[in-house]
Amino acid sequence: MSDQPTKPRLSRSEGAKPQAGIVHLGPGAFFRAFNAVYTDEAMRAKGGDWGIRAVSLRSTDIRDKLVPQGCAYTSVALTPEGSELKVIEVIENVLVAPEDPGAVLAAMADANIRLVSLTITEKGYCHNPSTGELHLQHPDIQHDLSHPESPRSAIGFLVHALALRRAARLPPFTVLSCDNLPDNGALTRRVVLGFARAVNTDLAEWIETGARFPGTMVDRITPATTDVDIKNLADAAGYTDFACVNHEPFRQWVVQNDFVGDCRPDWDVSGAQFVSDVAAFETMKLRCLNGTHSTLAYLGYLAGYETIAETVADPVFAQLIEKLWANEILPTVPQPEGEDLGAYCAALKARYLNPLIRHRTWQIAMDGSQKLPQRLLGTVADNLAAGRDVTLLALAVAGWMRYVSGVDEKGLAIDVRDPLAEKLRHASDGGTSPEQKVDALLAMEEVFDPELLNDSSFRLSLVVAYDSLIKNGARATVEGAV
Ligand code: CS2
Repeated sequence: MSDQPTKPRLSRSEGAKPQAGIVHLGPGAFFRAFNAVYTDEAMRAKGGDWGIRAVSLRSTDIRDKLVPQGCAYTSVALTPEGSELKVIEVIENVLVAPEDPGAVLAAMADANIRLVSLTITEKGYCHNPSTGELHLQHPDIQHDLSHPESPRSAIGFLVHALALRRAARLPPFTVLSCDNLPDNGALTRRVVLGFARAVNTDLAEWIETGARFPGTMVDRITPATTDVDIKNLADAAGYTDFACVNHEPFRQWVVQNDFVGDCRPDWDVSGAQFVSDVAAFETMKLRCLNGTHSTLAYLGYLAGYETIAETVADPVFAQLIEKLWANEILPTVPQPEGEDLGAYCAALKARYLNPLIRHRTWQIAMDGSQKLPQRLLGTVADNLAAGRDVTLLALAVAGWMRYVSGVDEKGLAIDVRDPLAEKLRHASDGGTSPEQKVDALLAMEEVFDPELLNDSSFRLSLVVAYDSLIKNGARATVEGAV
């Protein structure tokens, strides 16, 4: 960083740090804009020992930014009318798992920890995206089964820490998934139990009986922090904060009220909704928001747009998402209690248009193989089953297929980040015609349910869209489609 801000570094205010009641795996930007903010507000309003010990499963980056600031950082809500800054002090410490996995297990097995929350992204669950089952042959899972004292995956840490708690006669903790996966609580439970059964069936039964895995719907648009964000904050606030996070003002958290011993922070003081079933909220959010986000990410990137706001400012892309919602997404979404689905989508469009949120199409395009099933393919399957049209959804999926070829419309390389990137590229390169490319990608069982693979009308829509993306480019194809 050549242009480092010269203002003094942010430091923690005087007073004791909160005692940790939560271990959080995955302290990325979303966690800092969301979980930590809700928890900070709940503790300021109601007290309690819900400080957060954050654990980075891979890099030292966030620890190196947060710890020298006493784990304080700024959450910045951006609106065209001005920004709102809040210093968050709920993080007690940050551990880096590969440096000392034993310390992470010990933290999770501590009697005062009652909750382990997760923002580890879709691929962190080591599951098969098209089926939602644990991928037992995943290299990290194989490693963690044979190295209980030094896991690598979140799933390995959860199960081995639960085993330590069982041995110490402590109750299990609640595991709170905050990732954008369908039925994220049940999915987490399934992969944890799948791993536990491979370790010891008694342990698996103990977890099944005593642990809780509430489902959640989480929502706040939060781009990765950039050097420009750090500099802007330094100019506005007079201090340097390397761990700051920019996000939209909107937030929504719907949580299934099912915690071990009914023990949880008072997140409702900052607006979290506790409900008995989150499924309808989750489907609404994954299909309406994340489905169109991914659509805009692939097609917008191919059309040369850097951010979501720039993409939606182009009227043909705005029309694309409006038509998608009206004709192909909303007919598949159940009615969540208290939501007006039409107003929800109108508000989404306004959120996307916020020009201060520089959410890169490239960032959202990451890990498509893990995102497509819950964002777009379930919607496709429901429409096909009901005999409805899927033309625009097929265009979105074809956009992904075109993107993972790794070459853009100007012939330049695309930096495709995906755990299956090589396999995707190989499949794409194996064919020459749009038909062959579509067929090779459709045959990837990790992504596509075999029923979709065998649906001839979906396949045809994909081929037509892919062909047009090659011949006419993304923007003209979207224009033609709307
Ligand atoms: C985005 C999400 O990066 C992505 O894939 O679609 O992170 C999105 O911004 C959040 O789910 C919004 O709540």
